[in-house]
Formats: sequence, structure tokens, C-alpha cells
Amino acid sequence: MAAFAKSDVRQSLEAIRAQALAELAESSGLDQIESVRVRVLGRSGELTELIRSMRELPEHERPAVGQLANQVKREIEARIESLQHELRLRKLNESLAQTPLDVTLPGVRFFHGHTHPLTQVTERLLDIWAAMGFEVVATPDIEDDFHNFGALNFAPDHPARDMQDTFFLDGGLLLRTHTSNGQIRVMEQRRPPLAVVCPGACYRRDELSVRYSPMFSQIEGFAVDDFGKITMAHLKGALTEFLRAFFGPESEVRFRASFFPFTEPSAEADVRCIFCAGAGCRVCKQSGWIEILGSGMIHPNVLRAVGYDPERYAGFAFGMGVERLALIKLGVDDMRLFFENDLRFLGQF
Ligand code: 2NL
Repeated sequence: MAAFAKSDVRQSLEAIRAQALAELAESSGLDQIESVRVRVLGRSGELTELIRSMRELPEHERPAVGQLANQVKREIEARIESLQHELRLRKLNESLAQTPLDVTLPGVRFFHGHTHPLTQVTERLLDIWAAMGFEVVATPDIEDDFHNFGALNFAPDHPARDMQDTFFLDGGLLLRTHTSNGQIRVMEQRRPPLAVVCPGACYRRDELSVRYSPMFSQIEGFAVDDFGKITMAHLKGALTEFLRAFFGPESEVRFRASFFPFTEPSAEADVRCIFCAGAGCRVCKQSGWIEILGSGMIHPNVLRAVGYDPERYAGFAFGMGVERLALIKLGVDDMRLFFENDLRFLGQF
């Protein structure tokens, strides 16, 4: 068949336009508009097909006819759009007229949640250690006897290993009683120099009370490097820096000799009572100091247990209870408040 004539195409375009615009009258509904759109502009719609067939026109005739085709298409599209807009507006107005809307009513107040105070304190503590170059490592809650006790130089008959204090699981496993297990695992897997903090939940068979909970959180940390490069002075410097970052730059810090199976020598760190500034109060039991954390130089037996030669490497370690720090920092006097999740309490932080 010879290429069909330009005039035929023009006529068809005009016809499509006339019919479509007639059908797209003021009174059309959304469904009707849509059916016209599909029939004319759809993938195999009348206009679409016609435009496609224009490839068969002689080349010199195409521009003029093409222009008309585009104009028709735009006209129909614009018409559809304005009709749809009008219809939606009408619907909205109708529904607003039906249900009276009092724009003076107060708005709905959204309840904004926030992180739990213990989480806030944990994040702050970890941020401080991270800023001092310590890497934060998550470690398992379920542990074996070696990583929770044996490697930490606990004697076989140490009371902490008692059924009464520890949750034992089937198969010789247990719920860790401190986060030291994680540090043992990190040291086993890697070689010095290391500076790591391990946060996490710990478990002991205590009744929930003002001061104890069967589940609580600790943050422990350690730094190990060549023997001679890390001393008790680094321990004191790092912990003093940490305590001043947490309690304020003017905080007075003191170290007292102490004992832990896994450190030697061991020291506890206190800060000047933040409630009475040292004058003596109920919180510091009139001593003027608040005990914050335990620390020490890692015991040679612990280094040996993870495969480090204690003549070649040395390090310090420390541990702190997150609930205890949160109680002190937030001025709360009963640990149960952190676990009851009463929103009247939590909402204050
Ligand atoms: C405290 C005291 C402490 C450690 C924890 C530790 C871990 C390893 C080796 C040596 Cl793997 N030490 N941790 C050291 C001294 C004290 O915690 O009062 N925690 C709440």
C-alpha cells in the first residue's frame, strides 16, 4: 500500500480531538475520564497508534502533521488533568461540608520516645573511651567456665563459681557474671598493642533490690602493649581522664589499693562526692568520696592464659557497673527504677 495521505491523518487527528474533548465534558466522572485516557492515550490507544503510523508518511510531510499530533495530545492531556483536579477538589469540599471540621481544636500531641537512661549513660561512657582511642567490641553473654573464670585466675573453689551466685546452663555453659570474658576472647584472638572496651549484660543470682539486679550491665576495658610501655601511671592517667570527662573537668580523683583475682596490683578509683562536694552526706556515707570503678595491672596468670608472655607484654584493665554510674550521675537512689520501666520515671531523662 502506498503511503497514506497527509490529509487523512489530519482528519483522523481532528476527529480524535473532537470526540475526546466532547467526552471529557464537565459532567464526566473520574472513571469516565480514565476510560477516555486509556482509549485515546493508552499504549495502544487511538492517538498513540495514529502517531506510530505516521512513520509511513512521506518524510517532508511528517513535521507539520507531527506538530498537529503533539498539539492534540497535549490538549487532551491538559483537559484530563484539569478535569481530574476539579473533581478531586469537589470531592474534598463535599466531604468537608458533610463532616464539620473544627480547626480551632487542639492538635494531637505526639508521644516522643527516647533512649533509656541506662542506654544514654552506656553510650556516653563508650563515647569517652572511644575518643581516647579504645575500640568498642561486643562479646557473648553465654560463656564457658574457662573464659568467665579459669582464664581470669579465679581459684577452682572461688565463691563466685558457686551455683548460688552464677546461672549455669546445660552443657557446662553459664551466663557471664562480668564482661571480662569478652576481653579474654579479644586477647586470645589478637596480639598487642590493643586498647579495647567491652560493654554488655551480665548475670548473677541476686534478687532485684535497691542495689542489686540479676541482670546488669558492665563496661570493662584494657590496654596491652610491650612490657615497659604500659605501667600503673598509664592506668591512673587514663582513668583520671575518663572520670573527669564523665563527672566534670574539676573532679577530684583518688586511687585506693584493692584486690581482684585478675589484676595485681589492683586499685579502686573514687571521685569527690558530687552530692556534698566532700562535706559528707548520706550518699557517700560521710566519707566525702564515691567509689566508682575497679582496676589494676593485668595479672601474669591472665596474660599466660591468653597466650601472652608476661615478660614481653603488660597491660592495665578496669571495670565499672553501668547502673551504679547511672545512679550516681542521674541522682537516682533505687536501681529497681531502671528496670520497672515506669514512664513517669523514664520521662524525666
Ligand atoms: C569492678 C572491677 C575490674 C577488671 C575488672 C579485667 C579483665 C581482664 C583482665 C584483667 Cl581480661 N582485668 N577486668 C580489672 C579490674 C577490675 O572490675 O568493680 N567492676 C564492676
